[in-house]
Amino acid sequence: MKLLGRSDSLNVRKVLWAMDELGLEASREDYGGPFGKTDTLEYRQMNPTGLVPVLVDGDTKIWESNTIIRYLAGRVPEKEFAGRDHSSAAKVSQWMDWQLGTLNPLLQTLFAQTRLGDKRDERIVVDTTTNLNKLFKTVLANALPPKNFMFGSAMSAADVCLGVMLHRHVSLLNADSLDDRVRRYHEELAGRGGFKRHVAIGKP
Ligand SMILES: N[C@@H](CCC(=O)N[C@@H](CS)C(=O)NCC(=O)O)C(=O)O
Repeated sequence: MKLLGRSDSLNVRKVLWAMDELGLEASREDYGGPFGKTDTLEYRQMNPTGLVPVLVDGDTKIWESNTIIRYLAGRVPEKEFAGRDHSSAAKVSQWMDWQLGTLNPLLQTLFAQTRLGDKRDERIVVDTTTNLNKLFKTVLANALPPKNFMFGSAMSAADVCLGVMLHRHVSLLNADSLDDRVRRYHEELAGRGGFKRHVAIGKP
């Protein structure tokens, strides 16, 4: 398998961490950002959005990081990384969708504002931070079990997706605003080898 995407993209880091947890390997090629190569006809045929990452597995080419993770989980069914049956798969998926549809846009906004330095809009920063803190406190903290991961002692794709969001949140702000349960969860995830190798690379 081949993963196309620069290693500092959070969506690429998320897939690399998932592969690490699944014990899968793929070669990675730099695409996107300063490396470009996403505007070519060949790339657009694989991924019409022109974004990274793309997973190439023989004739199968997949884009959207969470879909790539579900696909990879399907290669190692015994790990039940994306759920054991269709009901538990939906439970894992709902957190993955929440990550992509709700948390990610807010953290993307915060990230973009941070990069503006002095030109950042404080009102946007404050509103976004308030929203994020509220979501972590009222949604995630209430759903998390007191120990281990979202669905028990084995990690799932949901944990990887939530983990990269917590990494970005803690890197851009800090862990002080987090509920104890969320802070404990972030620490547990940050202790994983795959997180250290692929996510915590000195970038939010
Ligand atoms: N929803 C997509 C978003 C992909 C995305 O926004 N990728 C960013 C990097 S994190 C990108 O391709 N940016 C342009 C570039 O790197 O050239 C996914 O999860 O895969």
